[in-house]
Amino acid sequence: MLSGFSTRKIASIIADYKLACESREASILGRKEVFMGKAKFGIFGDGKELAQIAMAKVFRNGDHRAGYYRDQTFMFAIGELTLQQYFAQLYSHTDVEADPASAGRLMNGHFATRMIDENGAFRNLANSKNSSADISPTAAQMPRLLGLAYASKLFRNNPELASYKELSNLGNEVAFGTIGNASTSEGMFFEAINAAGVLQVPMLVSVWDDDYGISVPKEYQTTKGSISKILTGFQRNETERGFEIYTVIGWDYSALCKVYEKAEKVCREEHVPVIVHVQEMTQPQGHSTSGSHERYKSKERLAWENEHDCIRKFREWIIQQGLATTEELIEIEKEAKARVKSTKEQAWKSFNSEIQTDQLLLDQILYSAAEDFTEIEEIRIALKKTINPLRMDAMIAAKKAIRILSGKSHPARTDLNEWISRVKKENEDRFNSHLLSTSEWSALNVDHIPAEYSEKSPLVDGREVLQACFREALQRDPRVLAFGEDGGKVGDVNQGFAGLQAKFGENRVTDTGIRECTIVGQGIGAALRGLRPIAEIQYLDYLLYAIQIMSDDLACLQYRTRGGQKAPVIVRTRGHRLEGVWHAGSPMGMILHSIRGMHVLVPRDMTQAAGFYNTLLKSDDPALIIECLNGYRLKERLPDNIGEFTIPLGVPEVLKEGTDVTIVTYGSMCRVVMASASDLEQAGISVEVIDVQTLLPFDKNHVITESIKKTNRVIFTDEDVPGGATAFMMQQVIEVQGAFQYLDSPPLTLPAREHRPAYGSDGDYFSKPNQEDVYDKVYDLMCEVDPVKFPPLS
Ligand SMILES: Cc1ncc(C[n+]2csc(CCOP(=O)(O)OP(=O)(O)O)c2C)c(N)n1
Ligand SMILES: [Mg+2]
Repeated sequence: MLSGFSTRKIASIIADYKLACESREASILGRKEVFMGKAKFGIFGDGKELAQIAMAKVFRNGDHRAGYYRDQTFMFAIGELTLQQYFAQLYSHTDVEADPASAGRLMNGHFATRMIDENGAFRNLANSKNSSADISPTAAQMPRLLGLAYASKLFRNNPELASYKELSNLGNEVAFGTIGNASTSEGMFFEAINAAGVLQVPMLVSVWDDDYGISVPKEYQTTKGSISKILTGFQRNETERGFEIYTVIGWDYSALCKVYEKAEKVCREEHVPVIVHVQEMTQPQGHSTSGSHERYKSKERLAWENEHDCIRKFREWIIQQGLATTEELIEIEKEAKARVKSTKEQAWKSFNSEIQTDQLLLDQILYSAAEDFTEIEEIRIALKKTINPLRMDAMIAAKKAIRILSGKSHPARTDLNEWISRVKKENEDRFNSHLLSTSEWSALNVDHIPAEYSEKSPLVDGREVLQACFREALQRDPRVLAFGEDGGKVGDVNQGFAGLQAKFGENRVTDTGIRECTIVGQGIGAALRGLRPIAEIQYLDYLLYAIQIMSDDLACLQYRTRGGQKAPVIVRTRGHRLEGVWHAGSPMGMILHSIRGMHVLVPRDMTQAAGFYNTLLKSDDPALIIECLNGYRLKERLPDNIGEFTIPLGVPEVLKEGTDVTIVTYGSMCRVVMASASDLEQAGISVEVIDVQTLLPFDKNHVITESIKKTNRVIFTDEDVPGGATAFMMQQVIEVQGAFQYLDSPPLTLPAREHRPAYGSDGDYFSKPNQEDVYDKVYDLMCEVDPVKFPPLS
């Protein structure tokens, strides 16, 4: 063989060329579809094809990807994306078969494989090529990537996990990450890189470097303009562990193949994290359909990009090596074009035909009323004339028509109403399902197993209740692990895990660096791979560092994949009430509003917390649990069935019965309110105290409204800012539960002050609702009701 390549090798190179051409054509036609108005937005992988083909060659069964929107060629190459699926996502086809990544929920270029089946059970991940679900925030794939890699370390090092063969082949899996050069400017990137170096996990990060982040060139993004240059301090050497770092040119096919072979070997075999900096990449069509790069790239740069286009260079190389003739390549290019075009048309047809079915039915209904109502005929004609109509166009037309028919007895009215309610229901499922788990392991299905006590049940510190609960959980299930700052050796700052690292080892209970965002990411990745992480954030006030990743990645995972992936992470933290500006925060409103898709649990003591941990560990929803920071040393009785009892979610507890006013609260405020309630009892006011226990889900059975039916008055109190979680609770009770009709006085809230709580006991007393505040609020309310019986206090 003249070229020195075997026939098989040549065939594989030519197949790669064909794939590169098809992927490029998909980008080109994808962009056109957006400009034709058939898709809303487009972002494509052109200019990044070759490196992805090389990376795909070393991506094996069991491996996982966490990447970003440029990776279409990689997904094609590993066989986890077809051209038709690619276009289906561009059109936002809501069928899960058509777009398995997201069922039309994610914009194009956001990839994912279906890692759980339709019942919510894990598929055989060890036997398949896996991609975690992409998100748009730049660098936000990095925390999850760390966790995906960390799981390999656990599967390799913990022999108890060896039997989970469907999850891992003894930890030999690599987590492949991809990120754009400009996105490496984000803090999350550096945090994840540092953590991977510390943990020594098999994480192979490729940086696709095209010198730009939209219009902003590398000099504005990266010190010295080169990410590999500035990461050299992370490079391992003979005496120090660290990263292996490679640089390679994005248009050099054979160099790319060699580098990825080396990179993967080191990463997989030695569990050493690797960075591959792929330079000199291009963006032939610019960043996205939102703008054109001619606006910010110089003529010289554009000419350079044209000349260094990776497919062009690949073509030159193939010819130069004598692997194919120009004519043969032209033929391949033609075939690629034709195939992409016809597949695109098929995808469009399939997307459109479903929409048309509904629309045709609507057209018939409107037609049946058209003779009697000219406006309805106009609506019908307008809909018929709409170019590329969507589901919303039909719904808008139907809603307009029903207004015209309202109050009229026309047979079309019934048909139209039926059409509207059926289509509404179907669209509800298409666009609004799967915020939470729909599997049999949904946390909402876990039965209540009451805590059992006997004469032997000892009175212990609250922290010991938790410790006993965690010990049982670790004993019961080798997939359970806990990590966080000071979470290992000392067993967390309040000693909930005290002694458990010594008992179960570092693979189960371990310290991490101070890096809240990647602690949660570590949890997300590990949970995606079937483990049961408890990711600890030291204090609630520091959850802000992680709230973005919880919101953008964890909370919306099931939703954005339409139930294709799950990550049942338990994020554990403590807060509400202790000392000062950063150790007493209770920003519950902020949390509730940013992490829908997770459960938010606010146990009033450690026994309730333990019951919730037991519930969550039986379920597959992600959750945040906030323990009371001032409760670890309070005495509680240790239940005899500490490892078994469970507390249902969304079920408030009536802590004290009463008849005059209902007070709704949670967490540390329960004790404050209970103390006030007994003071008020002496003044002749009977208060019913309700602990909501879980803010999400909230009072599923309307226990609070039942109480209001009796008292006709309600006060919501907590330690959040005014209009925070008290407003949320009020909306739930007054609007959702409809309690307004049972009220004889306006509903009230008693939150903390707007500023963060000041330091010291006085700071706490005058910043947060205290026993006297609660007393006054209730008393004033009763004074208004009956000033004779309850004369004004002042
Ligand atoms: C947190 C966040 N900020 C801004 C954006 C908007 N945005 C999308 S892509 C992008 C540039 C990314 O450039 P780079 O990482 O180099 O990737 P490339 O698109 O060049 O492949 C920006 C700023 C975003 N998606 N997320
Ligand atoms: Mg870039």
